[in-house]
Amino acid sequence: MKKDINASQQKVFQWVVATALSLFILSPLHAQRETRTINDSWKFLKGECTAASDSAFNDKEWSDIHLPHTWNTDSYTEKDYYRGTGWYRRQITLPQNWKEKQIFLRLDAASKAATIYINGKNIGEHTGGYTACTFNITSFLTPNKPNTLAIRVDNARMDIPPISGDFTFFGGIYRDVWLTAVPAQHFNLTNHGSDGIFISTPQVSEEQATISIRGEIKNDAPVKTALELIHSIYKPDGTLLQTLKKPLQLKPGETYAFHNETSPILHPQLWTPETPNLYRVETTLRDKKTKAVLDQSNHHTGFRWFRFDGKSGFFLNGKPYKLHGICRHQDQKPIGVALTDEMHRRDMKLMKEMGANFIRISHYPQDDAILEMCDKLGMLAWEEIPIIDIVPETSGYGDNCERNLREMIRQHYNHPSIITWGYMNEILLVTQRTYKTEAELKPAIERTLALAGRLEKVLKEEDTTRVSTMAFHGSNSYNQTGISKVTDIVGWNLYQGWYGGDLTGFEKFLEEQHRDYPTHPMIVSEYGAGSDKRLHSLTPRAFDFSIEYQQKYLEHYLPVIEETPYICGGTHWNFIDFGSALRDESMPRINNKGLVYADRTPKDVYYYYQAAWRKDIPVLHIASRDWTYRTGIQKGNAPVLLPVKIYSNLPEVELFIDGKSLGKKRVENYTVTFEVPFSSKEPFLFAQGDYQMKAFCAQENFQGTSVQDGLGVHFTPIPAQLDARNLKDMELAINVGSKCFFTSDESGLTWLPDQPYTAGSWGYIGGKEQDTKAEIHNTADGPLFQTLRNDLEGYRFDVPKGVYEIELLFTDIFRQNATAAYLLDRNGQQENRENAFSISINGKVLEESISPCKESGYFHALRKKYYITNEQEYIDLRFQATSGTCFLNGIKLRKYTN
Ligand code: GCB
Ligand code: CA
Repeated sequence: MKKDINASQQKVFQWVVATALSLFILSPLHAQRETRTINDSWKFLKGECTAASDSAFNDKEWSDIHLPHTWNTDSYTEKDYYRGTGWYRRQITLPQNWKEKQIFLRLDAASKAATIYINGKNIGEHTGGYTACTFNITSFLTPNKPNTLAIRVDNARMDIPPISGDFTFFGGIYRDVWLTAVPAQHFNLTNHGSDGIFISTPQVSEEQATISIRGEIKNDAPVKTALELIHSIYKPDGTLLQTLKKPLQLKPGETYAFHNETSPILHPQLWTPETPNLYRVETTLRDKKTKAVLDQSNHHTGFRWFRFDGKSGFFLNGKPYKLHGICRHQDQKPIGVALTDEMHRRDMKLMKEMGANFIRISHYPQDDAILEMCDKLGMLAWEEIPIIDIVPETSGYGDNCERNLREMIRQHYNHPSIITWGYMNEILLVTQRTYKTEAELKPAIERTLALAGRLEKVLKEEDTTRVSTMAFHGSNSYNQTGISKVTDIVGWNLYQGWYGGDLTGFEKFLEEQHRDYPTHPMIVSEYGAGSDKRLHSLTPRAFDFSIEYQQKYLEHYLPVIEETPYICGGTHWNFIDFGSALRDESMPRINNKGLVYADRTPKDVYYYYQAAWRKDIPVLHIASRDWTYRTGIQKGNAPVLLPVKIYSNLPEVELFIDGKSLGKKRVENYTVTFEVPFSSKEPFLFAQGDYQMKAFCAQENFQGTSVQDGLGVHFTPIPAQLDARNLKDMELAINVGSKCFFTSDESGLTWLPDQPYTAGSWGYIGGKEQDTKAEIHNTADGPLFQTLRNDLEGYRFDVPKGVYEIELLFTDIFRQNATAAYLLDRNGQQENRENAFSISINGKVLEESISPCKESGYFHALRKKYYITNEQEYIDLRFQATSGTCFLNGIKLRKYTN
């Protein structure tokens, strides 16, 4: 309904609008803080170029880039990725209204060290690739003309952590760069890269809470000024709750420290991962007379308290609370670490949707976008600095560690999500490998203890509201050396059933630790197994990189963590498949222990966690999206039975194939597996489960009573008995020496697991399985060549007469290669020898003496095709060593003529 406005009403209305407008226009917007990114229009040169600091330098030939940027996308292809210097240049022209302002330059991250020049003058250096730095650049700038900003970045420095570790040390300015302008009176913006305001909750309970706000105000003007400092606290719904006002007098050049506390806030809305209630703290600096706003900062805070207990685990707001965590690295193949904020936020949403309530921000401080999302989505956090594997003697290293620790704490202090700070990861791992004798080891341990002690002191100086932590590898040496006594809580990175031992070694280790150190609060700070979508197994085993072993491993670990009361929680290693240039394995340059692939597509195992952790929605996922190209050996016309797994949090699930029900089965450990008869070429799987609404009451709008999932699969049967009819159009490809199916993502062909020869069928004769984790060159199908059958006598196919194409795959893996540092407890089984062998086929010589390492080199793929006319009812290959051993890595048979 529209009413006419009478004249007087109209007048009032006009006045209100005019006043509002004039307030908007006249309010001295430019008097406040202005902040903007300068990510565009940069010039970049990979390499050293000291002349580039000069403003007259001509950078025309350099590349045009924008930030975020890294020069290390090479690390996804080269082990020896570029470690050195890179230069960035850009012009800055200041807006007119910045003339009287104090101007600050902030680099959110430049790895590892940055030296900054303005108009040819060195304005300072920052050491540390994962924390921000801020400089007051006012006195270096000239108004009304372009100023030259040149930044030299270096990712080769060995006096800055990390110096060792299983991840790529990407170089570049890979986060935002900001310019900020403030009036002469402002908060201290050069406090270790923080914005100079520190908020905590000194008192907090269900009944009442208070907020403390600390900070510094600077008067950069040559005159004294009268100011007002105002803190306004807003409730999560945005309503104003409290205002504190303080008049101040600042002398010219004075820095004034304040520390204020609110009056009690009654019945605060607590912050938890399930209810991430955030209160807003707005801190304003005003001119006392004109009331003009000079500077303002906005932060969120949350009311929560917590406790880690050696006997009964973690407590949030007084209640037992299991930490359902993951660790997160920050890169994304192929773009490296130059991620946009929305990419970081996407990761946080994916983790939250999975049901996680805790993140170990590993192994270094990450983008502010991550911390913001921890607060807003509700995710408790552990953040750490990257001191990994060993403490070097390098001078300056300890100082850089200390500085990075202070920076991390000050920059992220205000985030209520953070509960613990960490500063060392597996610090004795490489230490013990490097220093073999007692005499060498002793000073290294002393150095490590001294640095730990120093950092612990700094941590407590900086923050008394959180606890300190470290992550250890599964060795008692941390207890024996006293390192485990330094921090408040301890994290164990445990890989029993992966790098060595068996799965049950995991719970045994935890039990022993708890028995010997019952007061140590413990987190399982890492556990994980690698997986490669191309590899699948019906008999998964450690280090085969099959999707199925990763599932098996996690299905063992998670219930132990969940059901052991003294374990505070776990942080799965790692959320993503991340870049680690030194790594070989099935996907060189990638550590593939992720729950999501590098492009963030969830692996099936993501849904195992979701089923276990989400209580508010029904979860039902056919865990075969990673395995939709299925093959199996078919006897006659009988359907082939293949397992199909489902992850669900429902009590029971029914599965259908092509509309036929296979019945209902009970779900245990969020898992149920059906033996499914496959016969059609493109079967459709359909799963369904019933649930009761009240079980998922948190999701009010969830109306259904049953939930479904469907999946189309491709199925190629492989006849057990080969005859002329079924051999037509078939490529019989076998992954010799392996129990895994391997599907090449280049050709789409699936190579079958190997089998011993039986009459009427096909398979190997004699020999034993052997494998390597080393990279295989010359191929994208590495895993196929990493497994072989050694000392093999023969390979036989019972097939009819005709012309065949036969292809043999070889890679000589019998050369000692260095064992990478991350291979805990694993010794290379290789030895040096020259291998050559003869091959005959149906009694005729095929190769007199073939030496794969001579033909293509050790660890290089060699493929050889032959056409043969088979006059028998079989093809029988025989191998005979002429030197060393004989082996075969793969074999493929194709009938050429009808
Ligand atoms: C660890 C390290 C981590 C590695 C991980 C692995 O214990 O802390 O940096 O990436 O193991 O995958 O081996
Ligand atoms: Ca093989």
